Amino acid sequence: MIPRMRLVLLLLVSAALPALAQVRPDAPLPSTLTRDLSKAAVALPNGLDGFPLGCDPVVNVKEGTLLVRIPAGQFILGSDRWPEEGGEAFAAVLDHDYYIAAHEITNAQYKRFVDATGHRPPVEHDTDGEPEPIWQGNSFPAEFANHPVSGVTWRDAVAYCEWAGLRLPTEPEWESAARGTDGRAFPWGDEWDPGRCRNATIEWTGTAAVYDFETGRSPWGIYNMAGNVAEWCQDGYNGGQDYDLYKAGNLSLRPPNPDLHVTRGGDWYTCEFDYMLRTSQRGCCAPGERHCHIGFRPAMTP
Ligand SMILES: [Ca+2]
Repeated sequence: MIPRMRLVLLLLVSAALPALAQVRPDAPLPSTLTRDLSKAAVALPNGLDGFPLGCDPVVNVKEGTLLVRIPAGQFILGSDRWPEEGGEAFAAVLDHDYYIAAHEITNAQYKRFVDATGHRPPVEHDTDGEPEPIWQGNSFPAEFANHPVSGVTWRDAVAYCEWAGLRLPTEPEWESAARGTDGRAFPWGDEWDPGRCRNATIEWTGTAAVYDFETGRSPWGIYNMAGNVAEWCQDGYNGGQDYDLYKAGNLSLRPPNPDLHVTRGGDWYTCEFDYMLRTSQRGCCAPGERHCHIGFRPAMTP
């Protein structure tokens, strides 16, 4: 079967699936979560507009991250349109619900972590020529409070998540959250639109606030899964071996790799072409590296 026909069939199957598990709004929550959205670290610009019914928005009490619930089920991994890395599109099934942050972790959130734990602030970048970090000492200019933190290593991101009682998403969880069930090429649909995310296809403009780009949200209502900062995933990166396992139905966490960990989503600084911002794009970086274009968003298992 030619790739395009196969993808059409996958999309038809996906379209027939329920869009969301129905989560009762009064279902019990662990004490670490609340449905009181006034506790969110970053106020939602438009309330719950754009979040699908049943996604059960909750706030992580410890540090205010807004999380939405993604249901177990089938989605599409990979791409026929840009087959490098992930290879051709295929249907995969996640066997568990999970929560994932609606936004990237902000500088203000990260400062509370630094202040509470004494963890190293993100004051250095590891590549010559990158812009100077906006952090100086333990702080940053106030106008960047709701921009994503960057200059954090994979280990920094893991430390934040452990402090917060959360974890980094796995790579399949990230891709499912970015593209919903219909296998779309970008979080908003199949057509590239440079105005729907912060990217470098036009010019370098630095990071944007984590709730900017309302029209670039994923089907689950999640912000900036394309662009702004690329995001660390929990998994080690092992090239095509990872996708071979995913294709075989094994979506479990890939083991740590001392040399490379997965990053996803593309960013404001390095992504000069549309294919670098697609939902199936795979990036990777050494777990100890710090860059101006890599941050993270947490997840958790209910
Ligand atoms: Ca991002």
